[in-house]
Amino acid sequence: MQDAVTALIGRYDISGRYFDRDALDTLKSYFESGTTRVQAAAVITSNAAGIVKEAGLRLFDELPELIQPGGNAYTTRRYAACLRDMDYYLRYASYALVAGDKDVLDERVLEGLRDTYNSLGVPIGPTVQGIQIMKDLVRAQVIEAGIDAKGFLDEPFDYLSRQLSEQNI
Ligand SMILES: CCC1=C(C)/C(=C/C2=NC(=C\c3[nH]c(/C=C4\NC(=O)[C@H](C)[C@H]4CC)c(C)c3CCC(=O)O)/C(CCC(=O)O)=C2C)NC1=O
Repeated sequence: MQDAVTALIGRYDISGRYFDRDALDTLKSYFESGTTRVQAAAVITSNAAGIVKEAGLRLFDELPELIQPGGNAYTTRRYAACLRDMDYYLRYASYALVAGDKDVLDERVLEGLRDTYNSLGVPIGPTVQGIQIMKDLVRAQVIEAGIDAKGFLDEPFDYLSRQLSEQNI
Protein backbone atom coordinates (compact mmCIF):
# COMPACT_ATOMS: atom_id res chain seq x y z
CA MET A 1 0.00 0.00 0.00
CA GLN A 2 1.37 3.42 -0.80
CA ASP A 3 0.68 7.09 -0.13
CA ALA A 4 1.59 10.19 -2.13
CA VAL A 5 5.09 10.26 -0.65
CA THR A 6 6.04 6.60 -0.97
CA ALA A 7 4.58 6.53 -4.49
CA LEU A 8 6.84 9.41 -5.49
CA ILE A 9 9.91 7.96 -3.82
CA GLY A 10 9.24 4.67 -5.59
CA ARG A 11 9.17 6.38 -8.97
CA TYR A 12 12.40 8.30 -8.39
CA ASP A 13 14.24 5.41 -6.81
CA ILE A 14 13.56 3.16 -9.79
CA SER A 15 15.67 5.43 -11.96
CA GLY A 16 18.12 6.39 -9.21
CA ARG A 17 17.23 10.07 -9.40
CA TYR A 18 17.23 12.78 -6.76
CA PHE A 19 13.96 14.66 -6.46
CA ASP A 20 13.71 17.24 -9.22
CA ARG A 21 11.65 20.40 -9.31
CA ASP A 22 8.45 18.55 -10.22
CA ALA A 23 8.87 16.08 -7.39
CA LEU A 24 9.54 18.83 -4.88
CA ASP A 25 6.47 20.73 -6.05
CA THR A 26 4.37 17.60 -5.66
CA LEU A 27 5.70 17.00 -2.16
CA LYS A 28 5.17 20.60 -1.19
CA SER A 29 1.56 20.64 -2.29
CA TYR A 30 0.89 17.31 -0.57
CA PHE A 31 2.29 18.54 2.73
CA GLU A 32 0.54 21.88 2.41
CA SER A 33 -2.78 20.09 2.00
CA GLY A 34 -1.95 17.66 4.84
CA THR A 35 -3.72 19.38 7.70
CA THR A 36 -6.81 19.92 5.59
CA ARG A 37 -6.84 16.26 4.56
CA VAL A 38 -6.70 15.21 8.18
CA GLN A 39 -9.44 17.68 9.14
CA ALA A 40 -11.69 16.35 6.39
CA ALA A 41 -11.02 12.78 7.50
CA ALA A 42 -11.91 13.80 11.05
CA VAL A 43 -15.27 15.13 9.86
CA ILE A 44 -15.93 11.82 8.11
CA THR A 45 -14.86 9.82 11.15
CA SER A 46 -17.14 11.61 13.56
CA ASN A 47 -20.15 11.54 11.25
CA ALA A 48 -19.66 8.19 9.53
CA ALA A 49 -22.65 6.36 10.98
CA GLY A 50 -24.99 9.24 10.15
CA ILE A 51 -23.60 9.66 6.65
CA VAL A 52 -24.06 5.97 5.82
CA LYS A 53 -27.56 5.90 7.27
CA GLU A 54 -28.66 9.05 5.45
CA ALA A 55 -27.10 7.90 2.18
CA GLY A 56 -28.93 4.58 2.47
CA LEU A 57 -32.25 6.32 3.06
CA ARG A 58 -31.73 8.60 0.08
CA LEU A 59 -30.61 5.76 -2.17
CA PHE A 60 -33.62 3.60 -1.32
CA ASP A 61 -35.85 6.61 -1.69
CA GLU A 62 -34.47 7.24 -5.19
CA LEU A 63 -34.47 3.54 -6.12
CA PRO A 64 -37.19 1.86 -4.02
CA GLU A 65 -37.08 -1.27 -6.20
CA LEU A 66 -33.77 -2.21 -4.55
CA ILE A 67 -35.54 -3.05 -1.30
CA GLN A 68 -38.67 -4.56 -2.79
CA PRO A 69 -39.03 -8.30 -3.48
CA GLY A 70 -36.61 -9.15 -6.28
CA GLY A 71 -34.33 -6.23 -5.42
CA ASN A 72 -30.74 -6.96 -4.49
CA ALA A 73 -31.04 -5.23 -1.10
CA TYR A 74 -34.35 -6.94 -0.27
CA THR A 75 -34.38 -8.86 3.04
CA THR A 76 -32.84 -7.57 6.23
CA ARG A 77 -29.61 -9.43 5.64
CA ARG A 78 -28.99 -7.94 2.22
CA TYR A 79 -30.15 -4.48 3.32
CA ALA A 80 -27.55 -4.66 6.09
CA ALA A 81 -24.89 -5.93 3.65
CA CYS A 82 -25.58 -2.97 1.38
CA LEU A 83 -25.16 -0.45 4.18
CA ARG A 84 -22.04 -2.26 5.34
CA ASP A 85 -20.61 -1.93 1.81
CA MET A 86 -21.39 1.80 1.87
CA ASP A 87 -19.57 2.03 5.18
CA TYR A 88 -16.54 0.30 3.60
CA TYR A 89 -16.50 2.82 0.77
CA LEU A 90 -16.70 5.73 3.16
CA ARG A 91 -13.99 4.44 5.49
CA TYR A 92 -11.57 3.64 2.68
CA ALA A 93 -12.31 6.98 1.04
CA SER A 94 -11.18 8.64 4.27
CA TYR A 95 -7.94 6.64 4.18
CA ALA A 96 -7.30 7.57 0.56
CA LEU A 97 -8.00 11.19 1.37
CA VAL A 98 -5.28 11.22 4.00
CA ALA A 99 -2.86 9.15 1.91
CA GLY A 100 -3.33 11.41 -1.11
CA ASP A 101 -3.20 8.27 -3.20
CA LYS A 102 -5.74 5.83 -4.60
CA ASP A 103 -3.58 2.76 -4.06
CA VAL A 104 -5.41 1.76 -0.87
CA LEU A 105 -8.66 1.74 -2.87
CA ASP A 106 -7.21 -0.50 -5.57
CA GLU A 107 -5.61 -2.86 -3.14
CA ARG A 108 -8.17 -3.15 -0.36
CA VAL A 109 -11.50 -2.37 -1.99
CA LEU A 110 -11.61 -2.77 -5.75
CA GLU A 111 -9.52 -5.89 -6.17
CA GLY A 112 -11.88 -8.73 -7.06
CA LEU A 113 -14.97 -6.67 -6.31
CA ARG A 114 -16.43 -6.89 -9.78
CA ASP A 115 -16.42 -10.69 -9.69
CA THR A 116 -18.05 -10.71 -6.27
CA TYR A 117 -20.73 -8.22 -7.29
CA ASN A 118 -21.43 -9.95 -10.56
CA SER A 119 -21.75 -13.35 -8.97
CA LEU A 120 -24.15 -12.02 -6.32
CA GLY A 121 -26.10 -9.82 -8.72
CA VAL A 122 -25.22 -6.63 -6.83
CA PRO A 123 -26.07 -3.84 -9.30
CA ILE A 124 -23.16 -1.50 -10.05
CA GLY A 125 -25.12 1.59 -11.15
CA PRO A 126 -27.04 1.91 -7.89
CA THR A 127 -23.85 1.23 -5.91
CA VAL A 128 -22.16 4.13 -7.69
CA GLN A 129 -25.24 6.25 -6.99
CA GLY A 130 -24.85 5.45 -3.29
CA ILE A 131 -21.18 6.44 -3.36
CA GLN A 132 -22.06 9.73 -5.05
CA ILE A 133 -24.71 10.47 -2.44
CA MET A 134 -22.10 9.94 0.27
CA LYS A 135 -19.75 12.26 -1.59
CA ASP A 136 -22.39 14.99 -1.54
CA LEU A 137 -23.14 14.47 2.14
CA VAL A 138 -19.44 14.54 3.04
CA ARG A 139 -18.87 17.67 1.00
CA ALA A 140 -21.75 19.46 2.72
CA GLN A 141 -20.47 18.51 6.17
CA VAL A 142 -16.89 19.44 5.42
CA ILE A 143 -17.98 22.84 4.11
CA GLU A 144 -20.21 23.29 7.15
CA ALA A 145 -17.17 22.61 9.35
CA GLY A 146 -15.42 25.48 7.58
CA ILE A 147 -12.81 23.30 5.88
CA ASP A 148 -11.73 24.08 2.35
CA ALA A 149 -10.92 20.66 0.90
CA LYS A 150 -12.62 21.06 -2.44
CA GLY A 151 -9.45 20.41 -4.42
CA PHE A 152 -9.26 16.78 -3.39
CA LEU A 153 -12.34 15.79 -1.39
CA ASP A 154 -14.22 14.29 -4.34
CA GLU A 155 -11.27 12.26 -5.62
CA PRO A 156 -11.64 8.98 -3.73
CA PHE A 157 -15.41 8.86 -4.27
CA ASP A 158 -15.08 9.58 -7.97
CA TYR A 159 -12.25 7.09 -8.35
CA LEU A 160 -14.30 4.32 -6.73
CA SER A 161 -17.27 5.23 -8.93
CA ARG A 162 -15.20 5.31 -12.09
CA GLN A 163 -13.43 2.05 -11.40
CA LEU A 164 -16.62 0.25 -10.47
CA SER A 165 -18.36 1.51 -13.61
CA GLU A 166 -15.49 0.68 -15.90
CA GLN A 167 -15.27 -2.77 -14.45
CA ASN A 168 -18.92 -3.42 -15.10
CA ILE A 169 -18.30 -5.12 -18.45
C1 LIG B 1 -13.48 -3.59 2.23
C2 LIG B 1 -13.66 -4.17 0.89
C3 LIG B 1 -14.91 -5.02 0.75
C4 LIG B 1 -15.98 -4.75 -0.06
C5 LIG B 1 -16.18 -3.55 -0.92
C6 LIG B 1 -16.90 -5.85 0.09
C7 LIG B 1 -18.09 -5.98 -0.60
C8 LIG B 1 -19.00 -7.09 -0.59
N1 LIG B 1 -20.33 -6.93 -0.70
C9 LIG B 1 -20.94 -8.14 -0.64
C10 LIG B 1 -22.32 -8.40 -0.67
C11 LIG B 1 -23.39 -7.50 -0.85
N2 LIG B 1 -23.32 -6.19 -1.24
C12 LIG B 1 -24.58 -5.66 -1.35
C13 LIG B 1 -24.77 -4.28 -1.74
C14 LIG B 1 -25.80 -3.66 -2.40
N3 LIG B 1 -26.91 -4.22 -2.95
C15 LIG B 1 -27.68 -3.27 -3.54
O1 LIG B 1 -28.74 -3.50 -4.13
C16 LIG B 1 -27.12 -1.92 -3.37
C17 LIG B 1 -27.01 -1.20 -4.69
C18 LIG B 1 -25.78 -2.19 -2.71
C19 LIG B 1 -25.54 -1.26 -1.52
C20 LIG B 1 -25.25 0.13 -1.96
C21 LIG B 1 -25.50 -6.68 -1.00
C22 LIG B 1 -27.01 -6.58 -0.93
C23 LIG B 1 -24.75 -7.85 -0.69
C24 LIG B 1 -25.28 -9.19 -0.29
C25 LIG B 1 -25.64 -9.96 -1.54
C26 LIG B 1 -26.05 -11.37 -1.26
O2 LIG B 1 -25.48 -12.00 -0.36
O3 LIG B 1 -26.94 -11.85 -1.95
C27 LIG B 1 -19.93 -9.15 -0.53
C28 LIG B 1 -20.19 -10.64 -0.48
C29 LIG B 1 -19.90 -11.23 0.86
C30 LIG B 1 -20.74 -10.63 1.94
O4 LIG B 1 -21.98 -10.56 1.82
O5 LIG B 1 -20.14 -10.15 2.91
C31 LIG B 1 -18.72 -8.48 -0.51
C32 LIG B 1 -17.35 -9.15 -0.46
N4 LIG B 1 -16.36 -6.72 0.99
C33 LIG B 1 -15.15 -6.26 1.40
O6 LIG B 1 -14.40 -6.83 2.23
